[in-house]
Amino acid sequence: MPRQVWPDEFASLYREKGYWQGETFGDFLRARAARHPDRLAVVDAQNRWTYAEVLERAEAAARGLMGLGLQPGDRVIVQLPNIAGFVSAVFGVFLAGLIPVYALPAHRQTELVHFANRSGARALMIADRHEGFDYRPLASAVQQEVPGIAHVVVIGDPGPHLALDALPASDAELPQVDPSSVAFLQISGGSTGLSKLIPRTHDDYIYSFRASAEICGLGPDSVYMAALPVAHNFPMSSPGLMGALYAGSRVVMCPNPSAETAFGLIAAEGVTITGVVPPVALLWMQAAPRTKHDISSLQVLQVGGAKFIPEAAARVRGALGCTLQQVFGMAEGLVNYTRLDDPEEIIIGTQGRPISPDDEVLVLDDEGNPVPEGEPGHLLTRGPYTIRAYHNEPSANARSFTPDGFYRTGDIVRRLPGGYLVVQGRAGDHINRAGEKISAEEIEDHLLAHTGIFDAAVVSIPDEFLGERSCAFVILQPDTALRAPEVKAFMRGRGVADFKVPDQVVFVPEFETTAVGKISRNQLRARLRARFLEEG
Ligand code: J2J
Repeated sequence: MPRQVWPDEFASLYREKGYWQGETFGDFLRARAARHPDRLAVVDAQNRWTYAEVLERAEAAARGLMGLGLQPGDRVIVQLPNIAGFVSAVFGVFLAGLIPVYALPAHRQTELVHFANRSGARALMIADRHEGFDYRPLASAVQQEVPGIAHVVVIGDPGPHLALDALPASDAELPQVDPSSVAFLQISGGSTGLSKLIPRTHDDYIYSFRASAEICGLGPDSVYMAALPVAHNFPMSSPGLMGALYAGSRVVMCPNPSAETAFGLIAAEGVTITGVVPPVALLWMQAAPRTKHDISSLQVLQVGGAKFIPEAAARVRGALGCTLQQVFGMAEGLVNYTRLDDPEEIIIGTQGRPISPDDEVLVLDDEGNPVPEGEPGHLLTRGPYTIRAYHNEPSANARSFTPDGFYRTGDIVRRLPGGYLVVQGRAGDHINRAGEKISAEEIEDHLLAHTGIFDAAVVSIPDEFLGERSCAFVILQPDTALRAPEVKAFMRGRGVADFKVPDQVVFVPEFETTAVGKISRNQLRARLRARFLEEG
């Protein structure tokens, strides 16, 4: 596993300024468990664990994983839902010096196999079932396709696999872990092709959530609810469950973000802060006037992952009785927050400003020249918690990073006085469907695997509820009869996350591109989108 390397002068600067403190995930959990062992750390429907219990369970998990013969630096795909066991299992992985690769519960065989191949993972960790889905047969299928996955470890009933809490423990010492080494691999939203893997170090990631916890005012009395799938960077680290544990707060695991489930937990646990994507915020605002639950403990609702329109943002306080915090972040690094005491117009009208004084932000025109303040342009960034490269992706790295190490985010933003950013749109071609990023190219490649499909172009269409929905324009082969439900069923059969199945399929005889000569795939998608919107 290569180390994530910032050039020396940057690494020294980030250490000098105290951003990187030479602490690992294992170090901070041990420190919290020593300082306040009996304080509640994580709660779900079945479990209420103190900091001491989480550490004890994590150490047991680490010994079990080492007992399987896994070696420091080995990768472990972690596909777990929002359960307390996520925390103890992942810290177990860290304590054993192993590297989690975070997959979403929605991911299926195609995605898991890709993560396994890209990361060279040696194990897969799952829950037995969640929300009606059995993960064990899926894991078997992945293991069959990728023999390098030597072990499937299950939280709950293991079926044909191994139970995490029954692994024979190694009696070896837990390894020393280097804080500047890669701690885990996060999944990128990915604008082109398949998801890339994002290497984050202990030093850089701990800085991002330590500083986030401070910005969000977390302390021992705070109760953070993880409402989005915790494998996402937002509920993981902005400030997320990691920031909450760092600050000694309590983490409540919410199994799904429906208003009924979430409001019930807010009332029962006295939740003070949580984070959601815009469609969930809309649902909650709609449900709040009729709920039987007392949600008055909620002080801060964070909204991010996709653009929250000002009209909706302006309604949050009235509907939910709490402060809105807009969060504009990315798993590659840079995270922006509106501050809790910002004036109302900033909170409603912007997506916040960066965490760090040393987050460098450029807003450039198409030629790479800075645009005047307030004008839209491409957002590029580098800083103490933004990666300099994806894992094993030489050609994507050449496109996504400038030679001097800036990450091209693909977002079009305006920068206002004070460094506040307003997200205007996006240069790349992914679909931001309720915060889930879908690569048009990836879906097109799946559709082209159908023998009846001659060509396909997938575009985002504005959607009142989802923000954007996906629409596949399909040209059939001659003499082929296919209907939309069949195309969708075909996509489901490809073993991909359900959110990637096109919301809409439109059959067209041709793309009408001959009249304008050869155009790029991006231009084609733009034309199809424009024509669709014109024709209503
Ligand atoms: C508009 N677009 C946004 C926002 C993200 C915190 C919060 C979110 C993410 C996340 C994250 C947006 N308004 N408020 O990692 O730590 C779009 C942008 C961005 C992309 C990144 C975090 N917040 N976006 O969403 O890696 O296009 O991270 O580049 O999933 O989401 O997606 P992702």
